[in-house]
Amino acid sequence: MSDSLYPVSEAWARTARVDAAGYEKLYGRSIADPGSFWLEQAKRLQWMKRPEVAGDWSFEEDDFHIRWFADGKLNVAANCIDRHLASRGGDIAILWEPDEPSEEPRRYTYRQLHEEVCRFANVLKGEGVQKGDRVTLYMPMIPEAAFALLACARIGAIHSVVFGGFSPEALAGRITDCDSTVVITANEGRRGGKRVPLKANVDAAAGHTRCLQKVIVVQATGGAVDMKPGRDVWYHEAAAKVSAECPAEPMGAEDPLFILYTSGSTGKPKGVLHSSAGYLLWASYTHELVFDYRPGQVYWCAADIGWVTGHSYIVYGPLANGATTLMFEGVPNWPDASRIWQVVDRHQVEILYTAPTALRALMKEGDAYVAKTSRKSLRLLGTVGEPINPEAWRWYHEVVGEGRCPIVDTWWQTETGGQMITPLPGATALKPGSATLPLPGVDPQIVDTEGNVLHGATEGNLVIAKSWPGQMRTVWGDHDRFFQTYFTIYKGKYFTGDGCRRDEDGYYWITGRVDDVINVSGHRMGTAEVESALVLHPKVAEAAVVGMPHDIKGQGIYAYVTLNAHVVADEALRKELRDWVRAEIGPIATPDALQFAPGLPKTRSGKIMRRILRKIAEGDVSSLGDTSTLADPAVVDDLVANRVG
Ligand code: 6R9
Repeated sequence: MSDSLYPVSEAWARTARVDAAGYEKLYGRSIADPGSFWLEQAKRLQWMKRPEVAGDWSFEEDDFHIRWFADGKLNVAANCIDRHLASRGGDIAILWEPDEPSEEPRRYTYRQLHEEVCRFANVLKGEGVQKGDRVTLYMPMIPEAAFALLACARIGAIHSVVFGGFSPEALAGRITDCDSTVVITANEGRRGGKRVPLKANVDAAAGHTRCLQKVIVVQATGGAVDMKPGRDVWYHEAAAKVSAECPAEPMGAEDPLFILYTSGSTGKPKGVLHSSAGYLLWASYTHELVFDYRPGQVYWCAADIGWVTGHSYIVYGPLANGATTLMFEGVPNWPDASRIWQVVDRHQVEILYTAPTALRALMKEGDAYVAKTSRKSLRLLGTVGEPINPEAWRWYHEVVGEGRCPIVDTWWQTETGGQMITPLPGATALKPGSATLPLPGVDPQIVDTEGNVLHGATEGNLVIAKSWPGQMRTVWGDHDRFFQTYFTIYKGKYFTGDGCRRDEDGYYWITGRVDDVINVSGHRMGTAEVESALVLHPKVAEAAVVGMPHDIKGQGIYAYVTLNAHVVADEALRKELRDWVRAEIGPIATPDALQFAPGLPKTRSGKIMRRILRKIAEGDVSSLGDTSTLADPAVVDDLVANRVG
């Protein structure tokens, strides 16, 4: 697997910010003297009060705390906008490509971005939003989504973005969990020529929440929506009445910047909370190093703002670095599978960051869609979200990049705030499928199930031994859950939930989740969430959900469902249950396969043996292992006989 090595090209080694020797030096310093390393890095931000201490943290139970630059003060929006005004106020900050290719792109200079964000901030203030309040965003990929994030940051409100593909129920749960009084949405979203009824979904969600008081509606399309007097406000009407100046609120380094809900192995999604200074520093530091970003380059992260990748690498990282960040409203395969490459040509994109699932879907359509475009502007390619299979890696490298562009395969998580294990284009020889080496400041370890640290070439579970500035600070409203989830399995260390192999060159190969989280098209889905949605259906007695291999999505969702007595299992019910989950959570949670199971394999103590269910879903029924501990071994035969797919 690790045989093919793609060395750093001479040109990259010569011109990149960091070459191989530079990486060694930086890494060594970051581990030997993190205090001075991070205080020096902190100079990349503009502070209202410069910090004198860097990290102050302990992962031990009796003294558990994580703080970075705690005595510093700054404003995140001022760092992303105001400080660039003097030197590059006329440069393009946000370059927006609409869903419909025949429409004109929109461009906002840093000066215009300043005005837009100030206006948005004043609208929020006008609606009563104050420092520390939670504001939920349920937005399409339009520039106003970025304005809204930065407007929250400007006045010190905590934003919580809910992906526009989530259902009203999922939205309501997230509004309630963090007690948001305000939701920002759009009348409609557009994706791949289709309309998404965002405002109508907010209306439906509002019925399930008690805290919601105001809905600010951006007019993104001509589509009509109902406006509820007293609650709903058209953004354009409110914006016309406010000033285009709004002072940036001085914030403590550790004041929360945002909450982002993500799936875990148990229970409902957790609100991952990120800090102001540490998070922004991490986003800016990684964006500059990993993409070797130079002002003037057009940079495109093709994620959605509803995921952490959109937060860190469409908005905060690039804008903190004064970049031109491309924001795309559409999808990769509409109007056809050439769209991404056409957008690259249209805007002369130099750096492209996308997900393996998108690459696999485009690869399947054949090379002609790529070949008919130029792509000469591309210098660097990146991936994120899941392990990239070497076949897709090679296609990205050879067909898309024509062998010219290094690929940065970046491993990280919502919890880490930004990239953690990744090549640097001027420093790291590449191996297809490996995220390669840790960034300076990141101290990964591989441990066995007892927590023993494994050395050299090995395989086990991935932990991070030391805090880093971009680390999440808590689970919103449940600090104990934060500690229990991440720091108790391997005491004194942050547990990532990922399995990992390290080869003889010290390269890291992420092998996927070792907990009950599955990765569907690069999106995290807790199997427990899908199970809870299924058992809400009146005909369902019990459900168990596991991941299964899927050519395009990486993993698909395989659900085993036990029905209530006297319910007839037929195709109509199968469809009804899949639609049910879709409506409860959202399209990304729709089970790919759903098997009716008269019984589930359980131990005598009643624990579902997921190992067996995973094997059956994978079609690997010859090695089910020991089933003798099951309460009723016969259920396995039935499951094998009636496997779907
Ligand atoms: C940024 C993001 C995190 C999980 C993570 C891991 C998987 C992400 C990866 C990768 C292998 C990569 N993952 N990047 N696995 N190689 N380059 O995706 O955050 O949505 O929280 O997912 O995604 O399993 O634990 P998030």
